[in-house]
Amino acid sequence: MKLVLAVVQDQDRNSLQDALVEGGFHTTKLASTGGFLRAGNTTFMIGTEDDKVDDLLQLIGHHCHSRTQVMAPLSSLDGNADGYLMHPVDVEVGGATVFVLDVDQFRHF
Ligand code: 2BA
Repeated sequence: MKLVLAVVQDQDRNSLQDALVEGGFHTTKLASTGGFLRAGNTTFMIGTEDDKVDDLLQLIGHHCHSRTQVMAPLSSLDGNADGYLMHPVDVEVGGATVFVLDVDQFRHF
């Protein structure tokens, strides 16, 4: 068995969730925050059999799209601009960041 963790953009959350349910995958959805942009994203936790992982990855890839987000300038409270981002910067995000982990045990009580 594998545990798949998929970090996706919030815009893709609903269509992916619908597709996962329709595909018979059991999922848990977590509200998460990207460390770099500090913007909300969504992490899906999906436990599945080894032979279904390829289908799952295909489904995630199909529903998650890459987009450009603007990283806003950061302001310095003390007026010292050294090291601060002074202009908006385009950052390419996604489609999805996916981790596939081996599961040692799965118990469902
Ligand atoms: P964020 O950390 O907010 O990152 C958003 C996007 O910013 C990233 O898109 C990447 O293009 C860029 N970025 C991230 N860290 C950077 C850095 N140190 N320097 C320059 N650019 C950087 P993605 O790579 O598609 O990642 C989307 C989201 O997936 C991330 O949001 C984070 O929540 C998660 N993620 C990505 N890689 C991860 C990893 N190795 N471990 C855990 N979470 C990860």
